Amino acid sequence: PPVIRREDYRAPDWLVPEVELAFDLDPARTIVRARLSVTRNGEHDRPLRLDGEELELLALRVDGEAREARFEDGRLVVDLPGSSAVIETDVAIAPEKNSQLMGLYASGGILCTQCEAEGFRRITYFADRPDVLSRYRVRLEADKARFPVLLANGNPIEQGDAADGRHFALWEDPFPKPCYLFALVAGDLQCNRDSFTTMSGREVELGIWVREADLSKTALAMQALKDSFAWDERTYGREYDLDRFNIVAVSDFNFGAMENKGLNIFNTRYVLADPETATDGDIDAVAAVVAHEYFHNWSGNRVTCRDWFQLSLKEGLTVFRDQGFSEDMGSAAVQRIDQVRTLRAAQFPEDAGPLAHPIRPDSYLEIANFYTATVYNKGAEVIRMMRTILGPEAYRKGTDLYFERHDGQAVTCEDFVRAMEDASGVDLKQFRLWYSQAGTPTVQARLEQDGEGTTLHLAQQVPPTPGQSDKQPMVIPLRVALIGAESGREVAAEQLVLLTEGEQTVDLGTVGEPAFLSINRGFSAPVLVDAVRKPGEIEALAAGDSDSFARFEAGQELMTRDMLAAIRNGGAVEVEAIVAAVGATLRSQSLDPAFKADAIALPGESLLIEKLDAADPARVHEVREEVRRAIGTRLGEDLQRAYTAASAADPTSLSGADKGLRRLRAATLALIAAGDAKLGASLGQQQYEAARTMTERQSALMVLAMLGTDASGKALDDFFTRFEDDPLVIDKWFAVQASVPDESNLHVVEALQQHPAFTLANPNRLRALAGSFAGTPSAFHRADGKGYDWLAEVIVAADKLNPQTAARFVAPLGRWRKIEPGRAARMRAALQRILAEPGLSKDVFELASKSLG
Ligand code: BAL
Ligand code: ZN
Repeated sequence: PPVIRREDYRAPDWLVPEVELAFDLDPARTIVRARLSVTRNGEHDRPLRLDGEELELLALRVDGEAREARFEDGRLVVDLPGSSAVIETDVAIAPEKNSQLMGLYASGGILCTQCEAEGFRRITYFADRPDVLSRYRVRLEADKARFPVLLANGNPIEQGDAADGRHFALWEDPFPKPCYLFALVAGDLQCNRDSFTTMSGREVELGIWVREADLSKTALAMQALKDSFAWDERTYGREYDLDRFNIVAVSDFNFGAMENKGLNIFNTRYVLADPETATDGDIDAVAAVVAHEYFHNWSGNRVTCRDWFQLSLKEGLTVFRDQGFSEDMGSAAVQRIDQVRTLRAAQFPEDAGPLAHPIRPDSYLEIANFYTATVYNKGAEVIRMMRTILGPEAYRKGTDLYFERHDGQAVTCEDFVRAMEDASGVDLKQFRLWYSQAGTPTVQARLEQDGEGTTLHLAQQVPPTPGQSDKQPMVIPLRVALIGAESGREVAAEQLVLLTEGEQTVDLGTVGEPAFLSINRGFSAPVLVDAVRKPGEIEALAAGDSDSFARFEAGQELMTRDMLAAIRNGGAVEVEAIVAAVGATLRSQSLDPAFKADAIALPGESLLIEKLDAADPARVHEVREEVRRAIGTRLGEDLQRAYTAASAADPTSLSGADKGLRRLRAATLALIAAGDAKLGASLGQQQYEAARTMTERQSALMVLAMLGTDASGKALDDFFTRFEDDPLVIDKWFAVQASVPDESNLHVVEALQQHPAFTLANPNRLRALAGSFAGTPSAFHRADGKGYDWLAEVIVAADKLNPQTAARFVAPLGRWRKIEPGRAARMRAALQRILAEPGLSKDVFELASKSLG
């Protein structure tokens, strides 16, 4: 497949200001009639070229005259003599055969679309690129009994009955948009209706459309939607623009959700939630995704991307905006820890491996492969750093300028940075390296104190990544403070240090006592910090850093240090410091429960593997389990006391305090079980049986499944029977069992694959099984390599149905560089077998070939 390069960008030859579409909807055979007004863009004599994929062309007319179709490289080529023309095409497509879930497809009897990035070409011939913006008028016609609801982007204009029991609806979207934001839905849906009055006094009709049985699970999403409208007005001054805002939930979806103009289409997973069937984490994710998609209306839709290399322009910014929303709606400190956890688990390994790419990539084979943690989450960190450097007021001026200057345009990351510079007067020349250089920088830090004062020595290294061997120093904003070793107070107040050189020293003045270094507070930069620590320093920071993120971080550093030492030297773990830190956290009267839950959680096995050169995953598991056992046995009483106190959470409340208690309850139960299997099983069983919320039920089930007793089999059976009719909960049933960290768990996973409720065709179900298994190192990395073989087979089988989702499972096999040679060879062999498969999609081909390196 050809490589697409950012440097090859050329403005479109032809623009398409107006589009009229008429759909004769039928799951087996849908007819799409398109009428495009096209205009020549600039002085040239090139023909119009339209993308199309799996379309049956029935007719082509140019200015009303039938034309013979001509194709070049799969595109429809139309020679046009003048500067404008009207192109009409009639095509047929088969939605029910569309297993890729790109374009128009059927999900549980609903017809729906997914066009980002390049799905629109599977609906009709079009200039399928984000810098071609058009006004759309869309007529939908379908059988009235099967598809009583007909939705598209924008505002409804007309509706009525048609012949043969059919009916129609006409929709018009006044805002020019790229075709990736096109959407339609037809189905038997019920609506949760509400409204929002915008800051200028316009009333917007809100609708969340779902299957009738799911209507009762839409209240939380509706509240989140109204909160999002209000938050974006308050925080960014952004008002909604259409009269309608609709959300539709479908079960089969490649993404989490999609921000189509005025008609967001969601994976049910991010709409449907109530405390009985969704965990607190699921409920928070619903709110975050509702907010994310809504915020795209400005950051993505009103101002869109010039080309797909600019994806982070809208995704990094929109993730940063949804993070701000979640911070304001809940506890900012706990949110920040979660954000960093996600970044470390998903993005750091990407940045350190064969698939590393800058947030603005330079080339791709398949753009679907670049909806990555780097583009999204590191992209958000880059926006956050700009806000930190500029300050909140200048940042807001920058976004105001950006939205005003580029409203209605398709622009680049460079345009965003320039707006920030112009609004603030701050030169961001060197900062732009964050857009072009891949790899997670390491910052080395050493504090030097003598009679003269206190000096912070900093150095940075940006590691080589594929295609980028030499790196320049980046701008790294570090929030730094000093904590007195004796007083425990902040003896040097927090300041922002901008590390811009390879090596740099910072004078922190004189402090009256020996001091400890609190650095990268709030995770002000997405870097690895390697600080020279004094004896007792990290323990002291874990016990009392005044920045809660830095405090959490110190605890993680301490746990990581002692576990890595044991993994490397092969001996027993030195657990004293860890046990003392966890004990102090559990007993603290001042820390809130959610923070405690985060602080007592050990860094995961994947994170430890990333820090090693040739990791033996079995050894990593053994050491981590040894520490969990030590905590469980040595702190049994503290854990039980905390567990009992946390059991007082009000099950009907979704307040931050009650969610925090449930989080702590889950964390303590898992550690109790690690120390005393019998007690863990009995508490787990009691908790399962008495559970009033999914949060309680799922955490109990996970503990029971890990213990693998008779009680666990009973609970799993009960769980299945109880929730048989709820696909999202059955996903949990698969995920819990596929997450058991045991070398022998492959057998369970293989059996689950044969279960009647399993299907490769549903992305959520596939993620629940394959994603959970591949994300559990001690099960996935079996010494005999059978875990890799299983995953490779799943990828090959899933690729035949849905390349985009299949490709998502390649990355775990690409981590072989971090694994000991025996397993690494088996991981490579699995990748090679994938590549040997005939007819592989370019999605999987690109990631598997890059992963072999
Ligand atoms: N634009 C794809 C889905 C999302 O990021 O919102
Ligand atoms: Zn997005």
